[in-house]
Amino acid sequence: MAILNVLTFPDDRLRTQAKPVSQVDDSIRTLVADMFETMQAEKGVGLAATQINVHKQVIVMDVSDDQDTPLVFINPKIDAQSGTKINEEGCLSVPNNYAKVERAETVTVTALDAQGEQFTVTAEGLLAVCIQHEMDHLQGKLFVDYLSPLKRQRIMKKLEKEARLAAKA
Ligand code: K1U
Ligand code: ZN
Repeated sequence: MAILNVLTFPDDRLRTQAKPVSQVDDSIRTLVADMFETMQAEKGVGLAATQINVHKQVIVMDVSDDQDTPLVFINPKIDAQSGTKINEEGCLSVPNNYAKVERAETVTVTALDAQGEQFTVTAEGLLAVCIQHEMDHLQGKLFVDYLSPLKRQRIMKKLEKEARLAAKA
């Protein structure tokens, strides 16, 4: 297993559209294992393959309190959604920045698991937020895209400055 580098906004590679997985094989299961290790190392509750510069429709997630309920979504599709809710969001690709984003309150998603078996889940709460946030990543979209241009620009300048300082150190 390996901890992989997480791309940081405004890296253009985060804007890449992920392609569907044609076969869930051992290479995908290795990717999934590496993504879980990376997500846990970075103290996140979700991770999309886009964030580690792999442009395949693969998401890992664990929103449980004890981090003992891993979920894998391959080629996810939203079948239904209802309601709206505003939640505070964070992102490993936008470190230390949080903002309120409006999303559907409940979503029903169909995807493949790590064995290639199809499943459908209806989610609400943090799971619903996280599914929508990670599915946005697969489309090259970030939560900052829901903010005003001014707020997005401020976050971008701050992260660019932090990256410059880190490169000098
Ligand atoms: O970078 C990511 O896509 C992971 C992201 C998932 C997410 C969590 C909550 C709302 C939206 C998206 C994170 O893991 S952010 C950091 C985090 O651990 C967290 C943030 C808010 C609530 C719970 C956990
Ligand atoms: Zn994110």
